[in-house]
Amino acid sequence: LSTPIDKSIKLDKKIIKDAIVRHLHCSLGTDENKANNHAWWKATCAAVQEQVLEQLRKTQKSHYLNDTRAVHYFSAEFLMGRLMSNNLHNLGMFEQTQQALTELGVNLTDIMEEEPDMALGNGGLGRLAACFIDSLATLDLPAVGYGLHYEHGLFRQEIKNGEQIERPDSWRDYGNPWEICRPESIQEIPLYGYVETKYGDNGRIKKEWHPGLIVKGLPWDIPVVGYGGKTVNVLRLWQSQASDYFNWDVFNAGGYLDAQKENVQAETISKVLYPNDETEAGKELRLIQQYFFSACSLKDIIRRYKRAHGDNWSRFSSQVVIQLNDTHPAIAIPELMRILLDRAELDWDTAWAISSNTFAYTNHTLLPEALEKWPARMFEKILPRHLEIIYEINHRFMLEVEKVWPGNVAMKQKLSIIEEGSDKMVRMGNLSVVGSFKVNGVAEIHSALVKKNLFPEFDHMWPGKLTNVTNGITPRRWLKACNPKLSNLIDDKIGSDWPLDLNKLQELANYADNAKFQKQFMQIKFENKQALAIEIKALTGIDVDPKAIFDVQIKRLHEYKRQHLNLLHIMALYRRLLANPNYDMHPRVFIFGAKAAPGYKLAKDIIYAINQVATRINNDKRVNGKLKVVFLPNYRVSLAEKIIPAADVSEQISTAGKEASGTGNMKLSLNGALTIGTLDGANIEIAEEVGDENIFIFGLTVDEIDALHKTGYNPFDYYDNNREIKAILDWLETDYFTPGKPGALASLKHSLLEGGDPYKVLADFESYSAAHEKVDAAYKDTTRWAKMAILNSAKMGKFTSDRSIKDYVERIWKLEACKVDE
Ligand code: 26R
Repeated sequence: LSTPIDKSIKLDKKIIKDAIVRHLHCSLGTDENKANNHAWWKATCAAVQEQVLEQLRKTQKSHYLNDTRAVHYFSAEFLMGRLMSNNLHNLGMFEQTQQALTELGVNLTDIMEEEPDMALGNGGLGRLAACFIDSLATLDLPAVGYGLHYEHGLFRQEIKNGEQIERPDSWRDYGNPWEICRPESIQEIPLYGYVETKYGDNGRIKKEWHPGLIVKGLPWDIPVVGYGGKTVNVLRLWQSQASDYFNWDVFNAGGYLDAQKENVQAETISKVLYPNDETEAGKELRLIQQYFFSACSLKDIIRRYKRAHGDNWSRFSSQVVIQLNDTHPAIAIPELMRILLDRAELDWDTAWAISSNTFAYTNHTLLPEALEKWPARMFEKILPRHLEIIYEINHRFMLEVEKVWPGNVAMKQKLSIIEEGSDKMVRMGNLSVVGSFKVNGVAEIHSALVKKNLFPEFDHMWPGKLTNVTNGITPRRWLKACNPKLSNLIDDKIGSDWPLDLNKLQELANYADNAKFQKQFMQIKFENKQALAIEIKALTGIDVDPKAIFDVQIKRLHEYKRQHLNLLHIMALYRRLLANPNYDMHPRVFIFGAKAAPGYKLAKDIIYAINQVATRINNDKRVNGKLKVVFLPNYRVSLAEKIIPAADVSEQISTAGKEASGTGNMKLSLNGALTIGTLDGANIEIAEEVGDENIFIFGLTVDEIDALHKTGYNPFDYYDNNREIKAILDWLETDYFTPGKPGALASLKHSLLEGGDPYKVLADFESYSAAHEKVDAAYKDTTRWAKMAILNSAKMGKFTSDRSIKDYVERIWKLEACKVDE
């Protein structure tokens, strides 16, 4: 064991070996001779899970005995990826387990490939939630993650003839060895029906919701192991089930027939994750999903609170803080109000004081199409009582607005939780700001824009409510586990406590000019590239040279992220090479990974275009091996873990002001990739940390984009005046990349010209191209590049999710750590 992180948990390999074999025999009913990799994987999980569950029990006991304040992270998405390697590292038993398996003739790396990703999220927001619960456990903070137990996570992507095909993701088909079913904690969730107004004996009006349908929520617990293996928290995910109980007093309320129909469909609530990233679709089932998991989670929290405090609600908001991961769980606000008003029979002001001191809200996007709005009609049908409560919240809020801006009707319209119009809408962002005690953005610039553009009046009304917590990533998964060679080198140089104290990486800067260290660092990068080259060959059949620059853009496909800017530049390089076979550039492999929302036509067209251009270039002898383009299918957490350690260049090229933070940018830089990026999201803070000389910044700033927009942006100015841009866009309309199918890529050109180029791709093209020339020059100077790469790793300390969580604790949650007793 090279890094004993906790002596009490140091397990010897004999014990591990015995446990694995015992599970092979007793849990799986097989033996060492018959077992395939899948069986070995399951047996190993079971052996690890024994350790996990022991610590889980101790953690829960400690939290209960200490009656700790806890944070409850409500998120519709948790993009956990695989758990085996992470759990082994966090328990400090990776090496022993590896050795135990070796002695059994089994390769740990191979059997880890058996584990399906837990892909219960779309992208950044879901992965952030996963990093955060890792840090919460690592920092011994009492915390529960609450979400949905989707039967199908994000779709699996196949590429057929260059096009994305979506296939269902069936991550649980052969069982999930990490989860524990808790039927003893089932909750019942009402839906539909009507509200009855009653008059209580004291003359007070009482409201009673008669639901048309009751759905059961069955919790599955995933243990979350902190680094060091002491605290093991829980991620609790709710599965929907039809309830045998039927509310028969609903007759002619209009909900009955719906109820019948919906009862059959109770099980569909947690069937599938919505694959839309940043485009709100207003689908009824999605609102039901949101209410379902929020209501289950609240009931769970209240049950636990009551066990300790009975019916006395006065300490609720000092024991419970609920973080809303975007507005997806914002329905929890009126749900808590409903419980406090209708069930606990508290008066409005008392209920509101409790509720509004319990919730805090994180905003993850400024894109208008991602801001959730629900038709009031839909609310009335599904959650009639909640709509009444929202109206009352809004009514009282409007009185506050009147005090600040007397007689200002336009201001009321702007700030109202209810958007008036032919179709009344409930604005979930406004509800979240009004109903929370803190609101945060996810990077400095994003939070500044939340204040300045999204919620300026709220900032005026409640100074200090809007704040920033810059995102982070867990260095356990995103360096220690995914890049073992670099991790070992770092251990040797600066010791092994950097996973808990990432600022320690700063010490690597002392070796940035050291020729021997540079060589070691770059040799590891090279070996990681060799490994990725093998993976690329296996997945796509494409040969790539690990001596080329590996230039990586991995993220959801979206116009604002501008994968098409990258593509236009690739086409420019190709064109330059065709015009001049001696065009001076270091060989480059452009690597993409991206899923498009199934209904996002242009995003799918961009994937198709990347693949068609790739095929043409990769098979063109004239480029002389200087240019390759690879689109890796089915980008997901486990694939990211293979790509990131092998990246030389990190593409972070969103239109300034559009990417709230980005977190892939942090992962890539931590692993020694150099960023080519705009001044957007966390790129700005990364640039501050690494220094301008160690990053390639290009493009218009937020203010310049704003100004350009105001003066009237005309993409034709660039098309008409830049011959390269014109040639490339025209090229897209020919059949050069789609033999026999001229015009198959024309939608791209049209979106950038007649479509108005909403994300200013053409405006940034020249500056992007110039930045790439600098990348090329820097790479040719191997010493300089090595130094820059080392400094990128060295300067990423700020971006550990431990720092993010400490910021949340200080600025928002006011939690105390609770060490787990032995
Ligand atoms: C409304 C619904 C369709 C929906 C909207 C938006 C569903 C999912 C999203 C995902 C958004 C909110 C998201 O993932 N945002 C990303 O959050 C990351 C973590 O904070 C940021 O790093 C990233 O910049 C941002 O795009």
